[in-house]
Amino acid sequence: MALLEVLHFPDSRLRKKAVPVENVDENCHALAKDMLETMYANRGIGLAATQVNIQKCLVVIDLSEDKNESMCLINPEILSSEGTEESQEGCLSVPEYYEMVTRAEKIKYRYMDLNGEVIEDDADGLLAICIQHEIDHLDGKLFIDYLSPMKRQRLRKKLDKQEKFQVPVL
Ligand code: GNR
Ligand code: NI
Repeated sequence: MALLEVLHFPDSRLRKKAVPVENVDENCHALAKDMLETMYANRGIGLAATQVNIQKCLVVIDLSEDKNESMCLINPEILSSEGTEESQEGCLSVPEYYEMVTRAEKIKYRYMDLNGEVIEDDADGLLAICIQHEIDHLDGKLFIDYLSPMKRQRLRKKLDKQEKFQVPVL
């Protein structure tokens, strides 16, 4: 049992690219377990290993109300996508900021589960959005990368107000 530290923007480690998992071993199982625990503790619906400073292609998701339908996606990839849909997103690595993002509406995706079984499936709605959001993390991308310059400016101002992001002027 371990809660992991979630990196916050603008930490440059969020920009690192994850490396595919070669063996679904005990390490993988332990990491997935800690990531799920961390995700639940932070009230997230998804978490990518990149967010806890581990550069491996591993994602956990649980969209259920009762938090008892966890999925672990190892080496997830999007095979095809269809349509577009705009929805409000948030991210545990960008706390207390929510903005509209346009993504594919439907996706076909492939991943390996914790048994090492390759699974292909379709997703739409929140699951499709979440999978796209998490795969972006593995590529070093954040949802705020999609913001218009105006919205980005607004986020910058909000962060500037937070003491921890202020650069001391000498
Ligand atoms: O908890 C989360 N909620 C969420 C809402 C809309 C779109 C994506 C997400 S994922 C986010 C958790 C997170 O940061 N995962 O990387
Ligand atoms: Ni996120």
